[in-house]
Amino acid sequence: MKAELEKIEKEALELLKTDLGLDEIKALQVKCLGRKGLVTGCLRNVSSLPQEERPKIGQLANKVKKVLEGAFKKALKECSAKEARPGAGIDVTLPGRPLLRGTIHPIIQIMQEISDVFSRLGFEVLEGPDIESDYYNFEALNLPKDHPARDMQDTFYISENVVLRTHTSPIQIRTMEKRQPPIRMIGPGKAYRVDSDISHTPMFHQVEGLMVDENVSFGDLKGILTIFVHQMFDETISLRFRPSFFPFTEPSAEVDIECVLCRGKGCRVCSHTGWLEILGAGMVDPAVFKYVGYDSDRYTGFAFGMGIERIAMLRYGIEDIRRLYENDIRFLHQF
Ligand code: 2NM
Repeated sequence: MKAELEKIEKEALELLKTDLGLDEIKALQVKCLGRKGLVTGCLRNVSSLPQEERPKIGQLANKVKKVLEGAFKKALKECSAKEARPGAGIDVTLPGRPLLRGTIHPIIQIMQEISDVFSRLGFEVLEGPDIESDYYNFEALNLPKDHPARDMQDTFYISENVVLRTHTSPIQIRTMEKRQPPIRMIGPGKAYRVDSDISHTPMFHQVEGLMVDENVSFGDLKGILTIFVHQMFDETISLRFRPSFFPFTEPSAEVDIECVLCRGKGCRVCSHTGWLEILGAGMVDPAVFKYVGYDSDRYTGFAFGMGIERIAMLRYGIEDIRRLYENDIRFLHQF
C-alpha cells in the first residue's frame, strides 16, 4: 500500500503541472480525495493491515492527503485567476462572425437615380423642411382655403398654421421666392398624408420638378419627361399625356407610360389597360407666379411631381408597398 500511495501522490502532482482546466482539476480532486477517491480508499483500508504496519501507513496516507489537498487548493486558485482574465476561454483560431453591413434603402436608391437623371439635364437637387407652414404647403400653391386637401382628415396638422408637408412642392415655392429665373430644379423628399391602406402609407416619398425661364413650353415639359422615362426604364417606352387638373398648374396633365411589365399587352399590374400612371405635370399657374413675385407675362414654366414608391415597385417588381416599410433585412438586402 506504501507504493500505491506514493504512486497516487506522484501521478497527481505530475498531472497538476500540466495545463489543466478548472473542471479537469476538480475531477482529479474527486478521483484522489473524494469520498470514493483513491487516497480515501487507502485510509479506509489501513484498519485491515497487520497491526505493526498500521501506524506507518496511516501516517503516510495522511501525509499524502495533506500534500494533495494543498496542491489542489493552489492549482484551483491559480486556474480560476487565469480563466477570469479577459479573453480567456475565447478561441482566437475560430473565424470571426461577419458584421451585417447596411444597404441603401430601395426608395433612396431610386430617389438618387432620379436625381442623377435630372442632374445630367441641368436640374439642381434642392431640399426643404418636412414641417411646413400652411402658406408654403397650400396658400402659395393656389390651394383655396376650402380645398379638400386642407382637411384635417387628409393632412397632419401640428397647429392651425403648421403641417407635415403633403407634397414636396413647398421646396419649389421657397426656391422661387429666393431666386429669379432661369430655374431648373427638383425637390426630392418625404411627404405625409392621413392615408393608410394596401397602396398608401402615411409617409411616402416624392420628387417634384420645376423649370422656369422665358419661352418654356409644354413641348419642353414633354421632352424632359420623355428623356426621364427613357433613362429610368427603357429607351423604347411610350408616354401619353392625359388632360387633368391641379390648382397649381394650367393646363395640367397626368402622364402614363406603357406598362413596363407587359409592354402594353395588359396585365394585373396595369389593370389590363397596358398603361401605368406615374406622373402629374403641367404649366405653372400664373397665380403661383404671383405669390412668388414673378412676372407671368415674361416667364413661363413647367412643373411635375411623382411618387417614388410606385417607381421603385415597378423597377424592382415589388407587389406590396408595405414590404418597403417592414424593415425586414432579408427583403431589403436584395436591392
Ligand atoms: C404635381 C403635378 C403638377 C408642382 C407644381 C409646383 C409649383 F410649385 F411649381 F407650382 N411644384 N410641383 C406639380 C405640378 C406637382 O405633382 C403631382
